[in-house]
Amino acid sequence: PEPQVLIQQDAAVRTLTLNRPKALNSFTTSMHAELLAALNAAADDASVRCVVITGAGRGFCAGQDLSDPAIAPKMVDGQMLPPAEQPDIGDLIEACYRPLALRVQTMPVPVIAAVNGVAAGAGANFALGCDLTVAARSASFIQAFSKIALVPDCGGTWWLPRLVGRQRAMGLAMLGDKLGAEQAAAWGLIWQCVDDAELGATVAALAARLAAMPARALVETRRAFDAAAGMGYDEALVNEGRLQSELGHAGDYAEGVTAFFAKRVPTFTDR
Ligand code: T3D
Repeated sequence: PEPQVLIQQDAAVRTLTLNRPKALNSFTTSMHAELLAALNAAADDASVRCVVITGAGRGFCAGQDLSDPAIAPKMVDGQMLPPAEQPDIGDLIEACYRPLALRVQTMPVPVIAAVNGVAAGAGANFALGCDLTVAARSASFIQAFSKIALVPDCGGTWWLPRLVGRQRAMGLAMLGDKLGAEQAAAWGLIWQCVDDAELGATVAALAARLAAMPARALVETRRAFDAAAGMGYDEALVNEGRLQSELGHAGDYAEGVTAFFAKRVPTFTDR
């Protein structure tokens, strides 16, 4: 069968393309498995210094594949079976979405979402959990969960209020309306909105730039931001000192300072 995640590498940039275009790249358990394996492989490969995630066809990802029998409400003769006999969607979250969201968050290199089209439900929140999200102008973000009587998942409850504030998070999640890429950028939900024809070149240039940067410092920045969300001010200051102490002993710091005084471009290698 056709792979559900396409893997391509250009210099130090690995691109993973969700590949179920007929169903707008919605998540099946097999796509989850392929994506997690592809992320693990990228994490373990020292030649990879940036990961890009995008979608094949006109969509980025429409969230959970709602036709999956594992989560479909169980009916007999048009009647819903009692709650105790319904599938436990929590099992799917625990088995698939939590490992995926955590894997992105612990990647040893920066991760860019190149949102080429609609990103709905878990597909939207998966994109928002990447380090930088760049979207084509025709793309959109939909917190589709309320329409099927669920709550935002794949990290949505964590990301949305942090990215856009509580009121906008509530509006997006309660109403489930489509938010265009331009508005998403204006609200700070994503890093950048670009013309459709520019998405590939913009993301390639951004990824190449990040790939040439000190991966370990970028990843520690991600971790420090997220850790600071649960800290008091002084605790965050102490954490910054701890990280500078660690990074100050690493080769990339020496290379960065040496290159600065030698007025040359640094070559960073730490990961
Ligand atoms: O149990 C659980 O759900 C737990 C997990 C939760 C995590 C979640 O992600 S919940 C949210 C799930 N996602 C959605 O509710 C979004 C459903 N999709 C849509 O609302 C619309 O498709 C879009 C707004 C994303 C795009 O609309 P449009 O008009 O551009 O496209 P379309 O015609 O609706 O979709 C194109 C095809 O993709 C269509 O198939 P067809 O008719 O051509 O054979 C459609 O059924 C299919 N498709 C789109 N989204 C899904 C899907 N098939 C399965 N699952 C989907 N999520």
